[in-house]
Amino acid sequence: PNENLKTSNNVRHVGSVKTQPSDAGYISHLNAVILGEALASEEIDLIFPSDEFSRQAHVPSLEKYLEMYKRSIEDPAGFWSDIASSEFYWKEKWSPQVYSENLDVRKGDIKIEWFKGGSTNICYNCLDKNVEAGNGDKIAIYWEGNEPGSDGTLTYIQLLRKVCQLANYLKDVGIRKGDTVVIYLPMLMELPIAMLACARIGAVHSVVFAGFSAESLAQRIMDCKPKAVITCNAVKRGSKVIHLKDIVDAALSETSRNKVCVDVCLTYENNLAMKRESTNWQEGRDTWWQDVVPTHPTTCEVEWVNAEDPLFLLYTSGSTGKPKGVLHTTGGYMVYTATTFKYAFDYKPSDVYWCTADCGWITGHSYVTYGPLLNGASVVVYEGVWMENLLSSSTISSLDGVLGREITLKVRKQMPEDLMVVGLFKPTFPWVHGLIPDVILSRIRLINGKNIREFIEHHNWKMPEDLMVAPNYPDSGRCWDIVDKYRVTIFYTAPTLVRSLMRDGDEFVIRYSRKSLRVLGSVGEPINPSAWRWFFNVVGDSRCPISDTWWQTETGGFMITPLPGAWPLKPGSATFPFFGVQPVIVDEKGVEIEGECNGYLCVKGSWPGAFRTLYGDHERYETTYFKPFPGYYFSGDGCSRDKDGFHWLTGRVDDVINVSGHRIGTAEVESALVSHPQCVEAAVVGVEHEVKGQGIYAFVTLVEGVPYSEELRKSLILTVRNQIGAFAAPDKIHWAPGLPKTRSGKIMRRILRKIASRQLNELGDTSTLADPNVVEQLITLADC
Ligand code: 6R9
Repeated sequence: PNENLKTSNNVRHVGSVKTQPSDAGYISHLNAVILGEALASEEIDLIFPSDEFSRQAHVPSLEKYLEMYKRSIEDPAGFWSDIASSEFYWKEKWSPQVYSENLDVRKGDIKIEWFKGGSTNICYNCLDKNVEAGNGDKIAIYWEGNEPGSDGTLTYIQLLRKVCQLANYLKDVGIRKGDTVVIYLPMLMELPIAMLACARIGAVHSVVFAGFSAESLAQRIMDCKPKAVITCNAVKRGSKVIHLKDIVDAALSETSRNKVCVDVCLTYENNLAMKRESTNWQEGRDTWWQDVVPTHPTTCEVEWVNAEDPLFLLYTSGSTGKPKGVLHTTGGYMVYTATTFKYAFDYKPSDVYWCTADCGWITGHSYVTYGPLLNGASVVVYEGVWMENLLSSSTISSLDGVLGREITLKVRKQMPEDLMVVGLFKPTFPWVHGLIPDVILSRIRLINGKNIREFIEHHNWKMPEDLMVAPNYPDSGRCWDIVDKYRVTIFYTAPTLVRSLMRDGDEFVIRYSRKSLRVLGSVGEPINPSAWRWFFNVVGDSRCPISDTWWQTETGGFMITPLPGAWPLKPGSATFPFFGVQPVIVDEKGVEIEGECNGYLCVKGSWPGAFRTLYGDHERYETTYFKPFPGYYFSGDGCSRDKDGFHWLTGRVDDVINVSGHRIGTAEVESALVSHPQCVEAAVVGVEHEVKGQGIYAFVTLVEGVPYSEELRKSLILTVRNQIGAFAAPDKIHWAPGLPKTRSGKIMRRILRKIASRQLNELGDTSTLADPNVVEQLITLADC
């Protein structure tokens, strides 16, 4: 089955590394990998790119990587200025120097500048430059709607024209260089269009994910005080219509109470969801996009901006309640996103690229919009996962039972058998009122043992959809349907989606060809080796390398990532640093540790894509990122490096558990749990423990249909004991039909820690949860 990629059975020799302390730690380290005499013979999990793949790759070998990496570290100015001058258009070159930096709080204010004095425009480089190069008729965006069959395309020239029209409109209503524009849109083509239009005129965009509440939107608007908000009237999520404009209205009345007034609210009529007549309107402030934008000219002069002028603000959550406005500037971000995209995905002009992220997150900024378009790529923009998670209320007539008992669910429709709920649920769950989230449905069996999914399909009822993340509308094969439809070659997604689809079963995958795929990508959290293997073997037919890209909103682009043709992969490892990035692992005292080690992940020196400040709060920027370990940028993540120099992210360091003096990454325990055949997802937190200091508390989601039992509990614990050691055995297993996640799919451990320590009155802000019901469900299940 594995023609192109050789697995461990026929590996090439790789040197096992002896530590060689040196200033340029990585270089000597990687040299040792190449030159290494010893073999990593016990390594069973090395996956090599095929010679065929490597031969055609931008970076075909570890040697070539090393040569380029070496130069990027020894001569960053030369390395990056070569790329910046040869692959981008600059109205004026930077001067006098390529970059200047101070990352050491002891030496003064933190400052990072790249290509300062140069003037350019990222929209020009994304669009005009590609059109001028003769690629005007190439598809820039394939748009795929939530509803199969609703789709559209824009070529580079068409996209340019639309961007110019909007840019002209924005100028008309008084938006100038340096003004901020908030964009609150779902994944319509208008979202990247709006970002690019702002960039074209030098305005600073701040995209707010369209799943955020009015309150969160208001908080962000109050912080960045935009001149305009761009939104749409409504969006369909399954059969439900969400009135986005109402949310914006509520946010804007909240901000004007606080004396922050927004004069312009440009509203796109998303008539697939709702007609304009039913939209609330404030004359003078609100304007329909369709009424004004298309009447504007299709060409628009570019506003040339300084490389260090701000491009966008993106709010991200920190440890306090107040979101942080991460600020990225133009030149460095442009060079960095384009270059990382090209190398980490081994991008070629013939590729069709699909990233499942929403533009409301950094991944959607850097790797749906800017990185790919700067490379002239054809990008699939997918409207997203709008869940149909409710069973039509008319179908359920009665529900008998109490907590802790089996519950019988009677359905009004004619049916041959009754349904039986297997599990322990609190009768106040929303499904008592006729709403059954899928996670609960997965525990419901027909009395005769048939799965309710089959039953519902058989009776042609509306299929309830998963609560989270994975595109499963109309079914769990949707991703692969889209891959086949557009012949996607590069598919970039998140572990949570992988795990969710893995749970739904291989049959949804193998029914599609997926032959076009050549590179897969993962981002957002550590990917468990078992999910990695499923992604690799089932989705990629053991043929496509996986780029597990570690990076952050703050870093702008990939930091630690495979270059798929250059070196072997280890499932679950983000591998090696990108060009120009010097990752450093430090201990509690901030002392750099070399060789095989485990500690806090920092970065030495700056890179072009680094964020320059937190908007309006440079002090918080310094305190959060540069003071914990003076001299370095502190990522907030834990990381270990193995004997071959591979990096393994262990999760946020606040997730590190110290059990009887053993430092255990939550991700390690989670990986062990998830390797259990009946466990699909796990989240581990530390709880206070009288004897051990901290105990391990594990939330586990089981394979669909598997009941939780004492026997299973024991076998989960045994799995961890066997894989990591007795010290890592969880003290408590908490069955979790669903886990609390943010809308971008990250597990909210803060809440899990409160549940684990039974501090139920201190759950804090749960407004950013994708599904707040999950929390109540977990509390109910705490003692079973
Ligand atoms: C791009 C993005 C950043 C945090 C980061 C880390 C986690 C992201 C990861 C990963 C392990 C990867 N993270 N990618 N952990 N392996 N490949 O997600 O940005 O939303 O700011 O989150 O996500 O913990 O610190 P952001």
